[in-house]
Amino acid sequence: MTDGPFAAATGNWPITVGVDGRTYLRRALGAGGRALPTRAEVESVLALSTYDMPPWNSASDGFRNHLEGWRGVNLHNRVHVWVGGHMATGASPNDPVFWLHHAYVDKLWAEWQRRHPGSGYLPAAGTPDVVALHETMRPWHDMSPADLLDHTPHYTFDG
Ligand code: CU1
Repeated sequence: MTDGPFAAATGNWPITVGVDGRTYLRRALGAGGRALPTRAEVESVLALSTYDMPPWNSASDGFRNHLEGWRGVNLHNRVHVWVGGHMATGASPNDPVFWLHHAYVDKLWAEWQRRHPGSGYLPAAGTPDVVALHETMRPWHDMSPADLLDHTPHYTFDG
C-alpha cells in the first residue's frame, strides 16, 4: 500500500509472513476480474438448506461450497481474489481486511444456522477423509464440529 493507514511509508503495518520478499501490504482492488458478491447472491447461498453432500469435496453442491467458494456463487474465495495482493495468497492474514472478511463469513454461518434449524453440519459420521460431526479436527485434535456449532459462548453478532 502506498497510502492510507497501512502504507509502507508509515511503518505501522509490518508484514509478518511474506510471499515475495516485499515487506509492505499489497492489494489490487478489483483486478481479479469477478465483482464482489451482491446482496442477492448472499441471500441465494443463505437459502440453500443442505450444508454439504456427497461427494464431500469441492464438487459438492451445498451451502459449504457456495459459501467457501469452491463452486457456484462463491462468497468467500472471490472476496480474497477481489482484494488481491496478500489477500489472494496464503499470506492473506497480513491484511486487516482478512479478519473483517472472516468475521463476516462466520456471521453468514450463524445466519444460515438460524434460518435452517432443521439442518446442520454434515457429514454426521463415517465419511473417509472428511471430518464428521463428532470427529476431532486438525490441528487441535480436541474439538469436533459438534463442539463448535454453538458460537454464542464465544461471541455474538449485533444485528
Ligand atoms: Cu479466507
